[in-house]
Amino acid sequence: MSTMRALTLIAILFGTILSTVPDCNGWLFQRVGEKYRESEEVSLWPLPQKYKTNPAAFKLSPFSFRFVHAKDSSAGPSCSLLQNAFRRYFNYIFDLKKQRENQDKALESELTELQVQITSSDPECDGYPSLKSDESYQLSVDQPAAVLKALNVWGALRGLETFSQLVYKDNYGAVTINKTDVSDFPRFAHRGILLDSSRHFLPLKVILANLEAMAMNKFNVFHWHIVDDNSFPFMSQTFPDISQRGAYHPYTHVYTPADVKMVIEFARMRGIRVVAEFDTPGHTRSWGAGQPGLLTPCYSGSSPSGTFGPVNPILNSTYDFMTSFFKEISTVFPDAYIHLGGDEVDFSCWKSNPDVQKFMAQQGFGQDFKKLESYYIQRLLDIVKATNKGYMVWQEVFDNGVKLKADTVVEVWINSNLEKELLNVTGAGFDTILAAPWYLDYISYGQDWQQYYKVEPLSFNGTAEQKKLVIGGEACLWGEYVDATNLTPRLWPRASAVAERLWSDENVKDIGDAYTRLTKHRCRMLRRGIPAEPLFVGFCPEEYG
Ligand code: CP6
Repeated sequence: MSTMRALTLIAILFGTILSTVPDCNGWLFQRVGEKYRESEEVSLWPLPQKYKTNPAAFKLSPFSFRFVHAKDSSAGPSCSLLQNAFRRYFNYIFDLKKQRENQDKALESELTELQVQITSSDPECDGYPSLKSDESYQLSVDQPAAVLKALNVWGALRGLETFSQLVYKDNYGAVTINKTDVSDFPRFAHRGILLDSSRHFLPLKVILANLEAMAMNKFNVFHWHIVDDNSFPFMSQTFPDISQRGAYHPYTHVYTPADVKMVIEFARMRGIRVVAEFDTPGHTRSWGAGQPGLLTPCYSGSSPSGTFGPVNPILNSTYDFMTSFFKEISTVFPDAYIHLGGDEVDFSCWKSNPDVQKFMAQQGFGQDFKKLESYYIQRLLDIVKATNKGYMVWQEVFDNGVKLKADTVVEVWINSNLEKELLNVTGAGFDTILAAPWYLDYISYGQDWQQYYKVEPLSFNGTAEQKKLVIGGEACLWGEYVDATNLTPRLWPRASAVAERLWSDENVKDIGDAYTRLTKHRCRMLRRGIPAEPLFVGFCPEEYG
């Protein structure tokens, strides 16, 4: 064991001992960033903005405990989103398969209700979450009833997760919660996970399990990198040939319209947006077989080599195709944003093609293929704008000087000159999200969650106005080496580190405290059926069976 690691462990041990001192009212205080005490079993992740707990404890019984709509709530039993969440969290809290009858329950003080109060006149039960959704909530756990207050269902979902994380089993196995006050809201509005279903097909089951894990970590955007060079699993109803010929298998390795609807609804129920990415003009090899003429024929000398490059930007037929394609996409995905990619365009094929060369000369682009790329993207953006969607793009699109709509979100993924890029993008007035420090497909020996945890998204040298434009970040799990067999343990709990960075206060950065809580949070994910990998040596209590 290295000295560093030994010191970390010692720090963790001392941290646990030092953080158990109550104040004189019996309340155990936690100011932001400060150590606080929690029962052995409880761990809040990501840590709420404000949190105050007390040794007074209440028991919960599956026979009496109920989630109810508060009398003055604007939502009621017809709000299926909340009813569904109540059922989910009831099962998590009471872990019914392992539940033993609590003999002492009549003797102890019991908590029998969590009253959920939606305060806005529109609870948004049937709506979709958006970048503007308010996710704040207040939770008070006390007798005679616990109360959860939120403006609408999106905050209520986050509060229900926190409530479920406060529940633990006491030494006798009784389901218990302490008197607690929480006042919470996210630091950043966009907290995403990118999954790549092109390099390997990801079965629906895997996607849904990860949406469930995302909700446990208060993530709110599923960035679905659904197609790429290697396969096109999205079944388009306008262009069925593309998945027919471009998926790994036309029946088994595709997302049907019903599958896509299911992902979107499952995500909505958990307050998660689904932002689909259809990356062009690069990363499109799989589009070619089912849509002849779309890709640029590459030349070897004076004749076509038989291989194809990026989308062909010089043909009107390309733009006709994109118009129909994105018209469909804009109705399939309800989110206000579509991700249009625009990264890593390889110019060699365009360079080799004499027709492209001729077009370049006509347009006066010289040999500057970035101008051709910008020409394509500009026309694509105008097409997508006409569908009334906003768009997200990878940073190259901004770097190449493409004219962007004011509400465009620029995703920064290149780690070199990161701070300069953030300065430039926000300096130009665009919203930006950070992906560069959080490429979770990179793995190494050791606790690499710590390096994700230590990232400070606002450490660049911008003005306060510029910093406001950093609306969040994404943990990216690119799929070259990932499929259904290893996706979930590779993603969790490493993505949890990103979750806390994006949700909690900037002063929450004590790595020893994070280690203690994250270890327990990982055990909770295991209990809930998510095979999250271990942080380090040790065991989860439930391994005793
Ligand atoms: N696929 C696509 C990828 C990557 C990108 N786009 C990628 C590039 C470099 C690294 C990791 C991922 N695999 N479509 C870049 C956004 Cl290090």
